[in-house]
Amino acid sequence: MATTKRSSSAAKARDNHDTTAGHGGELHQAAGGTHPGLTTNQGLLVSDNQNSLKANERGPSLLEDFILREKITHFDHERIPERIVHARGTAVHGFFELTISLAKYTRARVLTEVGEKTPVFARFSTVAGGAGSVDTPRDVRGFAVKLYTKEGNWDLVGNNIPVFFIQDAIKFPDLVHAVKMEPDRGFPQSATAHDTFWDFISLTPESMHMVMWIMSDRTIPRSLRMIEGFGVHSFRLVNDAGESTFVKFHWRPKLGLQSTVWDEAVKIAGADPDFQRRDMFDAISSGAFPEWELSVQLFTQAQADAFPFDHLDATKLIPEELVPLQVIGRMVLDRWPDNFFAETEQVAFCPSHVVPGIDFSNDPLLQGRLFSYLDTQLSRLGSPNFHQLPINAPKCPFANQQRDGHMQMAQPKGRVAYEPSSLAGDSPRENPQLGFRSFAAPEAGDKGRVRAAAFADHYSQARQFFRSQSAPEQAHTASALVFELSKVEHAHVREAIVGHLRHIDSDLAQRVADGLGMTALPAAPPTPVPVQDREPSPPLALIAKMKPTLEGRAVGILVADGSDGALVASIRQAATDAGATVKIVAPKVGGTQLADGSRLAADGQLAGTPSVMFDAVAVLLSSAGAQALGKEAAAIDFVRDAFGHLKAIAIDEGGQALLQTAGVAPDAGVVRAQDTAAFIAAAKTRQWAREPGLRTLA
Ligand code: HDE
Repeated sequence: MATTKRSSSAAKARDNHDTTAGHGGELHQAAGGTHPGLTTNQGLLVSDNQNSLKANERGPSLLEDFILREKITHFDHERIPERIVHARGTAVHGFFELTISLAKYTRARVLTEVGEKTPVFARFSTVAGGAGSVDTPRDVRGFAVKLYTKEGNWDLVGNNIPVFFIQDAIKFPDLVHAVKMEPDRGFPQSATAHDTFWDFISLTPESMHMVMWIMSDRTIPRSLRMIEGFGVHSFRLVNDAGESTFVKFHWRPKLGLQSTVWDEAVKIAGADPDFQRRDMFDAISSGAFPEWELSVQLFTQAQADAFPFDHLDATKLIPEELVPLQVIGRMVLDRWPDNFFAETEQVAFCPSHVVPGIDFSNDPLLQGRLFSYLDTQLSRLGSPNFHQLPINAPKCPFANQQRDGHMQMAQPKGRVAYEPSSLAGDSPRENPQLGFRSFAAPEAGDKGRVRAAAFADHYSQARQFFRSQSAPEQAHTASALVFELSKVEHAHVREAIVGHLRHIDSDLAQRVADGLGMTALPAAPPTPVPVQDREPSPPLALIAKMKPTLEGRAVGILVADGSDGALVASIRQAATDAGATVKIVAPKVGGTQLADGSRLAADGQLAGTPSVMFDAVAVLLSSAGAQALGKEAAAIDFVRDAFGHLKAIAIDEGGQALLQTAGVAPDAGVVRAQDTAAFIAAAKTRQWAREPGLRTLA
């Protein structure tokens, strides 16, 4: 396991006593034992890695120092352009295992060979922020999976939301320019809460369905292990007979969906900007491998023709009531990459990477993506040979007559670099039986810069989504809209958005208008087609779908000198048995002295380990401990935030005293620590009933 490996190499490093002090007191570590000699990139052994070559002891450095120049030059070029979108990401290796064959629909072996474990590399990302931005902004999460199949790489490059902002690829640069930092001021980083984003959205009615999703709790996930993934577009499956069936891909997390509350997401960003990356790293290191089910929605052209929307429009989803999900396999992520740059940064996903038996639909957003990703990899990775990087190379044989180019790493042999040829008996040739064939889709009609009339309904699914949410989620969505639009300086933009909301749900529009302090409802824009009422679709909700569980979650126990060790042990045991990770938080990282005189090691120091790091907390204090912590802002914040973020809190008498000092009036989610069963039951969910008493929701 990664932790063991890491700590044993750390132990080896500590055992190394081959160090000497140099003339100026600097430390030199010499090669020997398990430590190989340090060399330049040409293999030259380096004698001194602490001092550059100087004209004399206190003199100028010499240009001749090729070792210094090689090292610094390489360093100067260490960065490559970050992704223009989805720059901040976290990726993990694992496998996909097929459990149900789709042989009737496709010839793709990855979808027909039951039991086959296909290696995968999955990268999760935020969209708007730069590579160094925080993990918990309100943002869509990218969900990109590279499957190294026996027939070539298949990249399923999706998001955690099943629809998108726009219908046509030609609008993507505008969307991204609107959401990114405003170009004159260079802020805000990683946020939609600003004028240019909402200005663009207010003039792009097709984005209204996506707006409902991004203002819901889906965009503030608790963990990357607790998000769904969607291929978004319709793809085609094509079988041996050349018949096509449309397909949508869905990943569903075994741990269930879970989100944070907004105030919590904001505070996590300060407490631990790497919260979600660390969460994934810790899970993989401890052997708690996250798992997702892969499901498909399969439908024919005839079914598609009967849908009350156009499935080629990426702002629409196919409700599960219309086409149910079929589970066909599972993905398990079980190996952290060895090197972040080589793998997570250099991995190059392209929706155009498909295998025989999988093909594209005419979705105009997908069609644009088929061009964009290859193009972006050329600029980001700087070479048409990016496919030769180990993380990008197929794990099946590959061969063709493409040659040379920047950073060519292969050394092809022989005279023949063309085809057809008769001079080499082993040159690669086309394979009409097994090779990729596009589905022979019949196309007819007039060429033009046009949009299908079937794309014109921008509000019906937005309404259906909003009305499918539980009351707390609706309140969160309305409040998120109020929060975001309150950051918008231009009143006409705020008004235009509320105008759109009127088409989605009049109550929502009124709540947002009230939250913004509008005295009258702004006019609604004209709609090209009437808005339809559709039955609510329960799978579109999040809170309603949350599993009551502590599996994969974290419990924090706040202790101080004099805490009751037996109580700490019983809470720790019960939470661990329920599948949670437990951490002890104490005023000092060195630990604390328990009531019986024994010492308890701490996992985190109070000021650096606020309660936002946990899903539920226990506050177990002696009366002296409670008195001491009552004077600590960090301890007061710990309990206030746990309460404010709707978490279960277990308390003993000392804990109760601290709650009192913090002005927290216990409710049903605050339970006696002695009643571990009650605490575990409460800790498996958030205390939604508490929220209306705590903050004004729109
Ligand atoms: Fe992307 N997108 N995108 N996108 N996208 C990129 O490719 C683009 C879209 C998605 O972890 C870029 O390598 C266009 C939808 C993910 O490396 C770029 C359009 C969906 C990732 C690009 C879209 C996505 C990207 C930037 C509209 C969900 C991160 C760097 C036509 C189905 C992959 C890169 C990773 C990345 C273009 C719309 C998902 C510029 C032109 C819809 C998960 O090529």
